[in-house]
This record gives sequence, C-alpha cells and structure tokens, in this order.
Amino acid sequence: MNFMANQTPVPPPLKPGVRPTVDDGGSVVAERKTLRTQPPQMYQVVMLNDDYTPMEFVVVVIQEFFHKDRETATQIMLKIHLDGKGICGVYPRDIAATKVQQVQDAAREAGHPLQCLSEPVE
Ligand code: TYC
Repeated sequence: MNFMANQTPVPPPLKPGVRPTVDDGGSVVAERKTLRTQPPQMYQVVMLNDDYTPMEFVVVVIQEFFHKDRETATQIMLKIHLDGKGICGVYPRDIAATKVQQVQDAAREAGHPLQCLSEPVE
C-alpha cells in the first residue's frame, strides 16, 4: 500500500516560542537610520590643592590661562584650597590638554608642585 500517493506533506510541529521563518528569497533590506552629529565630549580641567604653591600664584594662573577675573579666580583658588580640588574650566579635549600643559609648565618654571588634570565631563 502507498501511503504517500495523495497526501500533502505536513511540516513537523514547531517548538513553543519558535516562529516559522519566511523565505525572503535571500534579499537584503537596508534599514534607514538617521545618524545625527553628536556634540564633542567636553573635558574639565581640575586643579589640585597642595601645601606649597602660594595662593597668589594659583590666582594668577587661573586668571591667565582660564581667563577669569581676579574675583572669580580667587574664589576658585579658595575652593581648591578648602575642598582639595576644583574645576577651572571646561573645553574640548585638545584645548583642555593644552591648558593642563600650560599650568604645569608655568608651575615647574616657578618651582611649585601645583598639579592639574583633565577628565571627561559626566
Ligand atoms: N594650599 C595652598 C596654600 O595654602 C594654596 C593652593 C591653592 C595650592 C590651590 C594649590 O591648587 C591650589 N598655600
């Protein structure tokens, strides 16, 4: 007896959670994604306190390299003195790195141990 003669083949039952795959004939669909330009990552220049650099030197450095008026520079210096560190300015990465180098060069030149660093914001 021939059981296959006039019967349509029945696919095996699907496992739970498995959906049948639709044969798309191998075509590839490109998804449209709008890529927006992101603002550059900003870096904050952080100055650290120490026990030796004179307050006046720090104030002048902040005025000169971070373009703060004397009042603001004094407030930033005092914050660093009291808290151990403080932000002198926020810039794109290369500019922040240049500020750090300028401060360190000026401090070494004057014989002070003043330290600063840059770090990404957030
Ligand atoms: N603590 C220093 C002093 O008493 C002053 C100072 C302030 C040093 C800020 C570094 O980043 C600094 N002379």
